Amino acid sequence: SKKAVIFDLDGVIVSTDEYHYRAWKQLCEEEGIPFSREINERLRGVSRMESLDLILKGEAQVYSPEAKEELAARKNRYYVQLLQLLTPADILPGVTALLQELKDRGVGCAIGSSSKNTPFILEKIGLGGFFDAVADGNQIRRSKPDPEVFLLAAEKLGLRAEQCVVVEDAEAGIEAALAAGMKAAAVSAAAHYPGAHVRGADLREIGVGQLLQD
Ligand code: B16
Ligand code: MG
Repeated sequence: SKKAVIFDLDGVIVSTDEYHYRAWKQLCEEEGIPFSREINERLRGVSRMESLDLILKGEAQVYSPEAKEELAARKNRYYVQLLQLLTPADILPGVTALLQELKDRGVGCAIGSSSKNTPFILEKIGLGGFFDAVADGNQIRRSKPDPEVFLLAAEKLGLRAEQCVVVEDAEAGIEAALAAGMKAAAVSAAAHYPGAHVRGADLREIGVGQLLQD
């Protein structure tokens, strides 16, 4: 059976998607750029700069690299302001019970997130102690669907890819897990993605046995 579970952060451990939405929305309103919940859905698991590129796609105006840096930095300021409101109450259903069970069984746990705000988010929700390794957006070059972040998490755990299972809420994340050669469990927005090995609306619906089975 699998030796470790690698968890995506935003959308799997904690529900920060609404804060990403509000921060992008504010930026886009200031800039007169169209933005919607539908566009926001496409940003799951995608890095900050690639998210901005997706938002600007279809805009007639061409933005210089410097202008794009400024837009991304502004969005992040709004987002970090909203993250101040995060508390352990924002931990998603089933997460804490699953982490406790994995710890009791001696199964390794890691984070594999595209977010550069990962350390701050873990501090705010107080779950840092459950994770043996953290791989995040500060440590990688290529974001999901590239497998880099999950391969880094496995390396930090001292395990091979096939010994790990990934839990994801984004299609890009499921693709990244499969590209890494890992088992993939899909929750939330990714729950209907056909490529995943295990599926559930949230972590309450995914049993440990099912998750760890080879
Ligand atoms: P930041 P995950 C991802 O986190 C989010 O799903 C995605 O919406 C966001 O753009 C990305 O992190 C980058 O976040 O701006 O904080 O660096 O789902 O991979 O944990
Ligand atoms: Mg996610």
